[in-house]
Formats: sequence, C-alpha cells, structure tokens
Amino acid sequence: MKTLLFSLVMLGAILSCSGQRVADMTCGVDGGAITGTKDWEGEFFPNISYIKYEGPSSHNPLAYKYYNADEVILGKKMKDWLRFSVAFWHTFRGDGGDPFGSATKMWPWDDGSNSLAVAARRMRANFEFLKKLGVEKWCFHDRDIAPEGSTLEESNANLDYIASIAEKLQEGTNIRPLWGTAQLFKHPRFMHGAATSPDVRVYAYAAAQVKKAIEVTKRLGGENYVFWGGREGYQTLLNTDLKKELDHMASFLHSAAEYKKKLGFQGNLLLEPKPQEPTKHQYDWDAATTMGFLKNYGLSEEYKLNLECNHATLSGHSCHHELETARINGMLGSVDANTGDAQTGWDTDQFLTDVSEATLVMLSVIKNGGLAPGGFNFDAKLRRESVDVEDLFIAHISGMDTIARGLRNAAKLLEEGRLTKLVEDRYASFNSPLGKLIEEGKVGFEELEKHALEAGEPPIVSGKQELAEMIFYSYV
Ligand code: XUL
Ligand code: CO
Repeated sequence: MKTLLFSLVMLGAILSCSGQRVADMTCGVDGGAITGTKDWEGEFFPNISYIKYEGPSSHNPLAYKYYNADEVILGKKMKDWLRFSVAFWHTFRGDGGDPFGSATKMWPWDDGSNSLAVAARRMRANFEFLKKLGVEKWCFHDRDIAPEGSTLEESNANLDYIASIAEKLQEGTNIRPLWGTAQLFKHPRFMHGAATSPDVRVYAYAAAQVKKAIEVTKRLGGENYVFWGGREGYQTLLNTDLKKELDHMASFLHSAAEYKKKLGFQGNLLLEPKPQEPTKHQYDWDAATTMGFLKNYGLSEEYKLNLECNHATLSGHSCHHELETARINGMLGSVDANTGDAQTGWDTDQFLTDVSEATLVMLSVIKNGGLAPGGFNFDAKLRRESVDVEDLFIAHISGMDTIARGLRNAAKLLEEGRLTKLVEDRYASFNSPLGKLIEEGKVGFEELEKHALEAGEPPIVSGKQELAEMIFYSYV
C-alpha cells in the first residue's frame, strides 16, 4: 500500500515537473521530485553520483576541475589544507524566501513542516550530499537540525533525537561537524540579544541553550564551537547600557569556556565578527575589535576567530585583511567562505567565485600553516531563483574549485618568492644596526634624533605597488 501510494506521489511529481514548474515543488535533476512520504528511505539525489576530479579541461559541471582531494601541495593534501564544510542551515533549510517573496524551493527531503520526521530526513539528505561531494565536515545551529519544542526540555529532547540519528549516519565514515553553534537570534525571546539582553532570564535561557549545543557538538565529534553574536549589539544607544552589555557578554563567554573544560570538550571556541545586521551595531564588529574585546576581558587564551568573507567586506575590509589581522595575532581559527556583492550593502552569502580573492585568502592560510582544527565552511546559499537540487552541487563544486585554485596559485606565488622578495626589500633598511636596535626596543627618541641629524634627509623610495600587482596577477 505504502509502495503504491509512493509510486502515485512520484508519478504526480514527475508529471508536474515535466510540465510547467510548480511554485511549491523543487524538481530533482531527473525532472522528478520526492514528496509526501515522511518515511521514504531512498536516495535524495538519485541522479547525482560521486563527484570526481576531472581536471581543468573538463566541461562537466558535476566534476572538480581544480580540487583534487589527495593531491599534495606544499607537503599537505589539498583536503587537509582546505577542510571544506557544508553549512546545514543554507543547504537544507534554505527555501529561497526573502522579505518580498515566499519560498521558491521545496526540496525533496522537505514537506514544509518543522516536524521531527522531516528533521530526520534532512539529516539523511545531509549525509548523502556530503558523501557525494566528498566533503567530510558540516556545520549546524541547534535549531536548524532539530525543531524547537514548546519547552526547553522538549527542545533538548528533539536535539538529542536528531543527534542520535546523525551519530548513526556518521558511523564508519570520517564525517564529523567542523563546528556547532546555538541559534540565539530567531526566537522573539532573543529580540534584545541573548548574552547582551537586558533581561536576566533571557541571559540564563541562552546559557542553557549554549550548554546543550556544546554538549551535542562534543557528542558528534565536532572540532570547534562557534559564537556568532546574532543580536548581540544595539539599535540605539539611547536605551542601551553599553558597558553592562559588554560586561555581560564577557561573563557569558567566560562561563562557556569554563563549561567547555568541565565537559572535556577539546575543540576550539571561536567568535565570528560581523559589523551590522541584524542589529545596527554588532559588538563583534571586525577581527581587530573582537580581539580587543577578548584581550580586555582576559578571554584571548580561550577564543580564536571564525572569519567570514562577506562580514569582512561589510565592515569595510577585505577578507584578506581580516585573515591577516587574525593570523599575525595567532587568532585565525576558521573561515566562513562566502562573498558579497559589490553593489549590494548586506550579507548576500554568495558562493565565492573570485579566484583573486581566493588566492589572497590562501596566502594567509598557507602562512598560517593551514586552518586545522578549523576549515572552510560554505556559509553560502543559492540565489532565490536557483531551484534545482543539482544547483546545490554546482554551487559547492564551484566554491571548492575557486578556493582550490586559490591554493594552487598562492602556493606557486610563495614558492617562487617574487612577491616575498619585493616585501623583504621594502623593509631591508631595518636590517641595518639602527633598524635592529629599534626592533629590539633598545633605542629611544634622543638617539634617533642624533641619527636623523647625522644622516640628513632620507631618500625617496618607490613603494612598487604596480609591480606587486603585476606579480600577483601573473599567478591568478
Ligand atoms: C550570519 C552568519 C551565521 C553564523 C553562524 O551572518 O554568518 O550563519 O555563521 O551563526
Ligand atoms: Co557565518
């Protein structure tokens, strides 16, 4: 009976998909769709096989042209340099809805409900997707993977149930979460913030939620835990006690670090900067602000940064700038790999396709010796108009190939050393006895004045920016 029902549903779906596209259903690559049955056990991507490396001359959209997982570059396999991760929320919960329009996608694993049964199907879809892509990491918020219940106890039980399904699915595989996090921004209780809410009851609720999310991340073998300050900021200073909110945020992060130790969770704790959106001013504005905050409150030993490229551009920096700022301070933890739109002023979360940007990013990552235990998480979503399941694969393949090209380019650029030499030459005067004394902190203003009087006017020396750009772009 069930089989007959399923066949009828499938037939209906195929008929609808082969005709005009329907608004409430997203077609699979075969033009069919899987809808209606919650306990369906088959494949979600039946017409997509394991994605292989075919090399740069391939025109196959479902193949890697630059990402060759086991190829060794600068002594390390590409997969170990890159440690790619799929973001559960965008890939399995993204429905294409925006403030002007309703959902455009109804994925094969979904029925539009927020039931536990559908949550379980989404988790199976996640593992099929990861295996077919050849990606071993994924990231999640607690509420993406399991529905919020009517009480905290019920939400925790839902999360435990879905975690047990994920645990079973990861058995015998190397698939593990790159990081987990708690969603502390969607529910109305968090509208004034979570750790920075003026209401102590909300602060406590958020703490309970983070406690559980760290436990689940540990249970699944996750390697990091991320704090993105969803609504930790303000809309107006007129109703805000700035000092209290920052103090509270620091207390919250101290408690999280203490609990991590008590639990025996070995992963890194990471803060993810973002300057605005959803609040007008987010406290973790950018890498420098966040590091300053951590230092002020004695937290820099406990936390590193998860840097997102689109957040970098929103704060008026390049992704490269943010990575370098964190790297030189030993704070580069992980990267949310995405990009914005040059003509759009908000967080568009697009897949990275700019090879120059990827090359700059990889220069920092190589100089950092890699990102492990961090990685590259695709915090990126399909455009509203991209509604085929194969678009999910194409988007990730394109993002992975872009970063893989960046790795190849950056490795060559560093190996050949032309840019490194240009930079070294620029600072060569600091190799002089005077330069050494300055760098060792052994010379003060009086000696420097004496030197300036004796040496006379310093020469005017070129910065060689155009040459640096010429060299850089010859590797892209
Ligand atoms: C929001 C954002 C989040 C975090 C995780 O802009 O980037 O998805 O990465 O909460
Ligand atoms: Co992010």
